[in-house]
Amino acid sequence: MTPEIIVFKEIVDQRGGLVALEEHKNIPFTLKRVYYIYGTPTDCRRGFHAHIALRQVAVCVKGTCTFLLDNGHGKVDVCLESPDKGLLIDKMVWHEMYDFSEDCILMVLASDIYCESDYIRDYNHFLKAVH
Ligand code: T46
Repeated sequence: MTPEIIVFKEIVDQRGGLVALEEHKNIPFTLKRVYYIYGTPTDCRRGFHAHIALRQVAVCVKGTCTFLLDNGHGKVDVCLESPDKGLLIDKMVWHEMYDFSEDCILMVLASDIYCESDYIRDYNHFLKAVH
């Protein structure tokens, strides 16, 4: 599968950088929730699920981490290492996150509020659903 990376406009001057994220502009959905993941041990792997309807954009605002994306037909690994790049995690894409740097802060923008029933946490169930 081909990952969709969104490159955000950086506004940089002598005071540093600034990136603005806006729904239906550089974020391709209505924004309902933002969460962030930090302090993940470097040998830890998270995720292991797909979402039925949720769409998300992940941004490594500090440090680095890697995503495995799997749409049931192909897989790709994407390293996030810059706060001016967002990775689209579309619905029905199995994803895992790994190789977190010690200082990693992974921010995720989501199209809906938290809902456990939107998660598919069983890989075989996911494969059946996409095929
Ligand atoms: C995703 C990847 C990228 C909440 O209560 N509210 C929330 O908004 C979220 C995201 C999580 N939680 C609770 C649910 C669990 O008890 O926080 C706990 C950890 O969540 P989870 O094990 O799902 O974390 P990850 O890192 O495996 O997955 C998270 C998101 O949950 C998920 O939607 O796509 O990051």
